[in-house]
Order: sequence, then C-alpha cells, then structure tokens
Amino acid sequence: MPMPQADATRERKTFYDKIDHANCTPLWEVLHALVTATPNTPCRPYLWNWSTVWPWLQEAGELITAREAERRVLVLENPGLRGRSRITHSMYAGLQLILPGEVAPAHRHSQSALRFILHGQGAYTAVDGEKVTMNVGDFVITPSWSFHDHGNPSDQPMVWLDGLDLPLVELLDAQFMEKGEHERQSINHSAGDNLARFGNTMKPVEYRPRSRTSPLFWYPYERTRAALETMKTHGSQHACWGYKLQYTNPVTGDWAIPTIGTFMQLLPRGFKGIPYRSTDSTVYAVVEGTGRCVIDGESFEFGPKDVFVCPSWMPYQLEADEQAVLFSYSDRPVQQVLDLWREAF
Ligand code: GTQ
Repeated sequence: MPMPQADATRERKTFYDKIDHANCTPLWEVLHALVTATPNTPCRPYLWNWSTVWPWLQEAGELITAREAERRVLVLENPGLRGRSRITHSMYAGLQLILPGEVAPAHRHSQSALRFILHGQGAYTAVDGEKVTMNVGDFVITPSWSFHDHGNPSDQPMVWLDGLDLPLVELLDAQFMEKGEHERQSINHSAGDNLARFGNTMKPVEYRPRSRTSPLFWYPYERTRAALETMKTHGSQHACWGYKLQYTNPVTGDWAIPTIGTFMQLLPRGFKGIPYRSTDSTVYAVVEGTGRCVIDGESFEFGPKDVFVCPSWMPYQLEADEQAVLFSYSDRPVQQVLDLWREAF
C-alpha cells in the first residue's frame, strides 16, 4: 500500500533534514532546475546609455584618484546578476576613467583583459614593457599574467571599456594577482614595434609563443574599419550580422584571447537583421552609428559609446539607421573548445 501523500511529504522532509546535517541533499528536488531543456540564464538584456554614465564617470573622477582606486572603474552589472560584478554569467565589464596626468599603477593577474576605447585619445597602457597609445575604436589586449599600468599624459579624460574573464576564472578558483615593484614599468619598446612585428601577417623568425594569447596586443581601429568597408564593397552581407570579423592571434589564426572572443561588425545604413541567438551571452559596444537591438521583443535604441548585453539563447535582431559599427565580446572560445557552443537563426 502506498503511503498517503501528506505522510509521504512529512517523511521525506524528515529524511531531507536528517541528511542535510551531513551536507547531502536529494537530487530529485532540484533535477529539473539543473538539467534544463534550454539555457536558463539569470542574465537579462540591458543597455547602458553613454549620456547617463558619462556624467557619473566625471563625478567619480572628483571623488577618487586613479592611484587611490588602483583602477577607477564603474562596473556594469547585469540587472539579473546584481552584486556579482559581472555583465554576463562569465564576463566582467567596466568603464575605466583616467584623467590627464594620472597613473593606474602596475599589477598583473591570471585574468585576461581587453580594453576597448570609447572616449578621448592619448592615454596609454603598458604591457610587459611595451607601451601603446590608444584611440577610439582600438582594441587592446592585456594577456593573462602580464604586468600592465595605464597612464594619461594627454590633456583630456579618457574612457575605455574593460572586458575581463573574471567570473570564469573565479568559477575555476584559478586567480592570482600581484602588484608591480614600481608604479610604472620601464619601457623598452613602443607599440609601433609590436604592430610592425606581428600586425602584417608576418612574424619575426626568432619568435616562439609563450602563451595562447596573441603576441599582437594592439589592433588599431583604422585597420579594422578599413577591412570592414572593403568587405562591404566586395562581399554579400549576412542576414543576421551584416559584415563581421573576429580578432585573431596572427601567429595561430586562433582567438586573440583564449578565454574571450572579440569581434567587430558593420551594419550598413538601413540594415534590418533577422533574429539570431547563440549560447554565448554577448556584450556589445557601439563605435559608430545609431540603430536598435530588439532582444526577446524588447527594443534597445543604441548610439555611439553605448554598451548593451544580449543573454544566452535569447533571440535578438540588430538594426541600423545610420551605418553602424559594433564591437563585441563573449566566452565563445571557451564554449567552442568544450564543444558546448550553439547558434541558431
Ligand atoms: O585595468 O587591470 O576594470 O585589474 C578590473 C580589474 C580593470 C585593470 C578592471 C582590473 C583592471
């Protein structure tokens, strides 16, 4: 005879309480939340307007120095992940402000970082003794465990988007960090040297890779932009993403950063993309143009320097009024190497 339902519920509860003390718990109570038919992300669609955040960055500039803050950054927190310092489940995003004359002191960490320049010109980042002066639209890499410091010898404030794999590295409990001996690294190369050695589909004959990260760490906007324009002249556009390139490690042809996939795309004037979705929640930063991203039926109007996020597996459509250029990043390389990545359109 099966037990009456009320008795069964009571007995189960007693059993759960008993095993709970020894850190055991029944799978059948959580199975359907763990193994879901499709991705069940807490990540929500959202757009951060430049016109909203720029005054707040300036206010932050009056409240604390870059030196005191170590990094003066406003973290872009996903509304579904508040308090967890992340824009998607696996990726971090922040807007870093560096004022004229300031220095953000040298340190290194196991997390990889990208800088995508949104505002200003003339600040630099130094990576392992090489210095690069940055302009709007440039993509710059800080490889895992490389010393880096930032400085602004120009006469204007500079803002860039920091993208890091912080949540991913935290998940794996593989994070290390140390401060540099000196606030600024001694510089033995200029960034022009890096571009000359690795930025021309060639490499120095003596070069031997020390890591999976691209030895080219500065991808100037001019070159990326020219490639996209040429693609537009010669090629047929994709129904979802217009013209889209991914940044590569020029030596291996693989991703520029092993944990973060980075892309730049051009949407011609009047472009109306068909719905697209993929398992890599993606962060977009607008370089040029205006348009909208319709995510799961909700429309987010975008313009230059805005940042928005498209969560895993939610269908979204990109539309451009004026011709638009969008930078984006996600954990796609990680998902692909683990055979997890999917897309649909
Ligand atoms: O510039 O090294 O936004 O370590 C967060 C953590 C920037 C940086 C961030 C960091 C940095």
